Amino acid sequence: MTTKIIDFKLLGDDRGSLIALEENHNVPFDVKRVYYIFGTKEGVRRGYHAHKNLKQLAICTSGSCQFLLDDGKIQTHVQLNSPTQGLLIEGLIWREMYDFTPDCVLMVLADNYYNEDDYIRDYDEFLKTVNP
Ligand code: T46
Repeated sequence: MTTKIIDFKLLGDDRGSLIALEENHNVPFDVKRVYYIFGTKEGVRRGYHAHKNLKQLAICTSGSCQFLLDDGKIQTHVQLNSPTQGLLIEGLIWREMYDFTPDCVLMVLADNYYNEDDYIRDYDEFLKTVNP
């Protein structure tokens, strides 16, 4: 499965904490887009898609949420609950996000611009694509 947790170096002092994200250093791709999801209502589940060709790094800068990651054979659940960790998702991975805390801010860095044609939003089509 092409997913991985990346630990960021915490640059803190007695004033508080700071994390720097740098493309092609601790972010392992060229960054073309950043978006963030916040104010997610209780019980909401998002995602329900895979990308044909997109690298993304997801970071909970505040609060927490869960990811279901599915490569068509194995499903794993990952909790993001620290701004010091990023979840790298590359390739054909079905993802769903759930259990958002009210204070959750999920920031995502992506290696390409938004393109609806890159989404597979039908699970059966996803399974046929990964297991031809
Ligand atoms: C992903 C997970 C983690 C845009 O216009 N531009 C954008 O860059 C994005 C990400 C979305 N949109 C539009 C498309 C929809 O009309 O915003 C609306 C909500 O997007 P969506 O329903 O795809 O959101 P999620 O939370 O289901 O999925 C998002 C990303 O789309 C997706 O790439 O991997 O977060």
